[in-house]
Amino acid sequence: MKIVVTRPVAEDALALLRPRGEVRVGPAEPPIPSADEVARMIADADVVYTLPANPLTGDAIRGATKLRMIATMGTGYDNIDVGAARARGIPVTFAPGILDETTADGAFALLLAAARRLGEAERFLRAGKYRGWTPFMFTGQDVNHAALGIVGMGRIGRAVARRAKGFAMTILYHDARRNEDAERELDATFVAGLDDLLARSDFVSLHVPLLPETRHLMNAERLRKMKRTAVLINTSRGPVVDEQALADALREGVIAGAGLDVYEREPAVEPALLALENVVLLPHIASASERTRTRMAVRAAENIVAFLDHKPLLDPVP
Ligand code: 8YV
Repeated sequence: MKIVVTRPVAEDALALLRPRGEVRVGPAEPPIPSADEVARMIADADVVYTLPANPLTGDAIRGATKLRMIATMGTGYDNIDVGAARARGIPVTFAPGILDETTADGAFALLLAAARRLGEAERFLRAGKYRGWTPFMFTGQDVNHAALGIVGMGRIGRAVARRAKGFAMTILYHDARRNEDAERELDATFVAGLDDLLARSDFVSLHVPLLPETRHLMNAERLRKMKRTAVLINTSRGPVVDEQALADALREGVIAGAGLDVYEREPAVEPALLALENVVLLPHIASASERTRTRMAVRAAENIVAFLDHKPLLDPVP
C-alpha cells in the first residue's frame, strides 16, 4: 500500500497513516510541486493525500493506474479533477467544517487591517518614518456600524457575520440560496441581486467556492458597482476576483481598499497589486492556526483510514 502525501503535514496525521503502508511525503520546501511533478509523485500510489496548493489534474489521476482513493486536507477541492476521479470510480474526500471559525478570524483580521490601513502604517513605522503624531495620519474606514455584504452565506460566511455583529455592523448577504436560519441568528438581510448588495455594502467579503459560475465573479464591471469608499475582502479562492481589474480599481479609486489572502495564480501575485498601498496581501493564511491546520490534516488521514478499513468515508466530496 503506497500512500503519497504531496507535502509534509502534521505529524499526528502521518502517524495514523504509517502503520497502514509505505507513506511517501513530498518536499517540504517551496516551490510547490507543479502539476507534472505531482503526476510523477503519484504515478504508483494507491492513495493520494493532497492539499489545496497541489493541482491534481485529470492526466495525473488517469496516469496513476493503481490509484484507489484521494483525500485532501482542504475544505476547497477545486485543485482536484473530481470528474476524472469519478470516471474511474475513485472516491475523493475533503475536510470541511474544521476551519470555519479560524478562517472567519482570519477574514475579519484582514477586514480590520484593510479598513484601518494597518499594513501601510506598520511599513511606515518600520521604515523609521514616524516622526510625530498628526490628526489625519493613516485615517481609514470605520468598521463599526458599517454595512458588511457577505457573498456566500455558508459556514464561513456565517462565522464572519457573527464577528461583524460584535462590531454593530449591518449584515447583508447574497447567496444562490436564502439562509433563513442565519437571518434569524444574525439579523442578516438577504439581497437577491449581487449588484444591489455591492452598491449597499461598505465591506464586501467573499465566501464562495470556486466554480465555473464564480470565476471572475468580481470583474471590472462588478467592482464599479461597489461604493468608492468600499473595501473588498477575499479569503475564498483567488480566481473569484479578476486580479488585474482589482488592481486597476484600487489604483483609480473605484474602490478604497482590499484585503486578499488568495490569488488567481497562486503563489504568484499580480505585480500591479504589489505596487499598491491600499491593499493588504497575505499568503493564504486565513485558516493558519496550529490547532486548525493539525485538525484538518488529521481529518484527511482519518478519511484514508476509514477507506482502508472499508468503513463509510467521513467527508466524501458531494
Ligand atoms: C488552507 C484552504 O489554506 O481548506 C482550504 O480549502 O484553502 C485552506 O484551509 C489550507 O490549504 C488547508 O489545507
